[in-house]
Amino acid sequence: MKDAVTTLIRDYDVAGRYFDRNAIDRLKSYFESGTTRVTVATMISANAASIVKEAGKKLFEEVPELIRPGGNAYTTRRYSACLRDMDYYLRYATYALVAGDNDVLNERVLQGLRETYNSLGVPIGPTVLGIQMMKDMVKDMALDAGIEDISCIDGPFEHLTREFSEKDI
Ligand SMILES: CCC1=C(C)/C(=C/C2=NC(=C\c3[nH]c(/C=C4\NC(=O)[C@H](C)[C@H]4CC)c(C)c3CCC(=O)O)/C(CCC(=O)O)=C2C)NC1=O
Repeated sequence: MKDAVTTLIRDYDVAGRYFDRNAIDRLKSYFESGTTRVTVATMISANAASIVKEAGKKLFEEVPELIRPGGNAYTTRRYSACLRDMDYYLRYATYALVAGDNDVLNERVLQGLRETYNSLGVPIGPTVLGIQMMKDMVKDMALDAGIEDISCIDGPFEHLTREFSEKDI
């Protein structure tokens, strides 16, 4: 598992080079956004249960067939599994946010997920929608909390949705 700094060191070590202008800019941006990323992570952690619950509610309002007979989130067991998955995405997005690197998502979340979702018939479109809803809620929450530059929030969530969409899981 890597973070922004270890990724950078690995890249430069492989090339046997000292940090150049580009590396310094990346390091600066990582450290300058550090306080914001930690503040957002703290905010998510304190509100995770309600974010997942709200986003789930919204998702099932928007795609009600998921929880109707024949839907993948129909029955209490599958409904809970769906919300649990949403909670995984939120928690790991928080880790990636703090790390400033999406490697943790690749390693711990996305690996093998395609096969699992395929074999269980879990639909990708609504999963992506659920992740986007959580992203929007986190961004609104951060703005309400007076955080000015919320640009760091998109990255981890969009990495998840991009990987989901592109890889045709
Ligand atoms: C931390 C990394 C990690 C992830 C990501 C993960 C996902 C994951 N989701 C699963 C199931 C599931 N995932 C869903 C999710 C949904 N169904 C829908 O209709 C919605 C679109 C969506 C919620 C947004 C459902 C309903 C199941 C149960 C499917 C079944 O057993 O039939 C399963 C199969 C095993 C199980 O039920 O626990 C895994 C492994 N597990 C992990 O350890």
